[in-house]
Amino acid sequence: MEQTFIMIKPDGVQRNLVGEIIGRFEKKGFTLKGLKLISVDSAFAKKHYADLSAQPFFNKLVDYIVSGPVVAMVWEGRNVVATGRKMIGTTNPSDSAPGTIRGDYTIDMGRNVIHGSDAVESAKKEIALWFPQGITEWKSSAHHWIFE
Ligand code: IDP
Ligand code: MG
Repeated sequence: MEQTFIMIKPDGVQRNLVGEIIGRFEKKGFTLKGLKLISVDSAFAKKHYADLSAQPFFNKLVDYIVSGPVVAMVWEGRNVVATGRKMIGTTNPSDSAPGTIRGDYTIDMGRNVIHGSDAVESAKKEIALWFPQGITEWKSSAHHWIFE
C-alpha cells in the first residue's frame, strides 16, 4: 500500500492545528504508520529541502522549518500521495481551495503549516530520511470498512 510523508510545520504546531490536521487524515480513512514531534537542525532541513537549494527563498525556508518543533508522520492508503496533496491544497494559500488545509487555515506561502510528499519516489526518500529507524507495522481493524 502507498505511503506518504506528511509534516506539520512549526506554525501548525504553534497554532494548535496538530489535532485538526491529524483528524483530517484519520477521518479520510488513511492509516497512521509513523508519528513524532521533533525539532530539526538546519543541516537536516537542508537535506529535506535539497531539491529547492537553488531557490531564492531557500534560506528563509530552512529558518522557518528549524524555528520550532514539527510533527513528522507517515500515512498509508491507496493514492495517499496525490490525495494527501489535494487535502493540503496548493503551495500558495491564495490559490488553495476552501476545504483544503492551506485553504482553510493559511494566508502566506511562507507560513503554509504543512508539508506533503509530491510523488511516490520523494515520499520514499523523505520517509527514509525522517524515520531511519523504520515505521510501525500494524493493520487497522477498520480496513474492511474503508476498502471494498
Ligand atoms: P509544496 O510545499 O507545496 O510542495 P514546494 O514548491 O515544494 O511547495 O516548496 C516548499 C515550501 O517552500 C513551500 O511549502 C513553502 O513553505 C515554501 N515556498 C515555496 N515557494 C515559495 C516562495 O515563492 N516564497 C516563499 N516560500 C516559498
Ligand atoms: Mg514540495
